[in-house]
Amino acid sequence: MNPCDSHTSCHNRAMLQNAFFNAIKVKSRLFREESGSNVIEFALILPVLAVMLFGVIEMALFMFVSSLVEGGIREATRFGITGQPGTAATRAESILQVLEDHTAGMIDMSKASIDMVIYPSFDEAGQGEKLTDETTAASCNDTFADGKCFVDSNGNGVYDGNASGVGPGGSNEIVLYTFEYDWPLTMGAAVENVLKVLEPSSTFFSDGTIPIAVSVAVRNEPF
Ligand SMILES: [Ca+2]
Repeated sequence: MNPCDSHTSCHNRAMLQNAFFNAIKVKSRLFREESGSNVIEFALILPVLAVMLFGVIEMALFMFVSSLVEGGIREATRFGITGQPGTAATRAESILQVLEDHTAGMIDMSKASIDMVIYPSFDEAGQGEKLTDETTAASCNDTFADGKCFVDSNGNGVYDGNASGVGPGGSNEIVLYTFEYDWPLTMGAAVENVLKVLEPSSTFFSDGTIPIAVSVAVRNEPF
């Protein structure tokens, strides 16, 4: 039997169909408009999210490198106190080699600074004016007096402090190792600016780098 035999039932069915298709049209239009505004909102927030995400990755990387450096310095000084010559030309170079081997290539050693300064006691380690690596008057770029090349902070022309020399030290001597490196931010300026917004007064970040500084004082073994 044809369902449209009765005029009324066919009319009702047509109305229902129209209402159904209209509802779908309205719904799809609404959906399109909603998804359009979602896209705009996402586009607006994406740069912020991206910088935050990279900031988190950057800080994680920095912490990873910091812990590598701390571990590397520990291994290097452990090697240093034994007095072993190592495979490099000098003991100091062998100690640096140990540090480089333990930092997984994350540190550009040519830009890192590592000082080894010999002191008579742990109390005096790190006290006084900064001794530099040069050992002769001719090679000294700072002030040279009493057989030492140093940074004359108070400008009196003499060395103030008790450091007895530079280098990995001899038997039983106390050596202060100071490592400094400016870790370059991968995202550079963008991350730096975001971090500065979070901590405006901080001088922690400068020129797209974060400083890593580690100091360790050890007493050499009787070798
Ligand atoms: Ca001085």
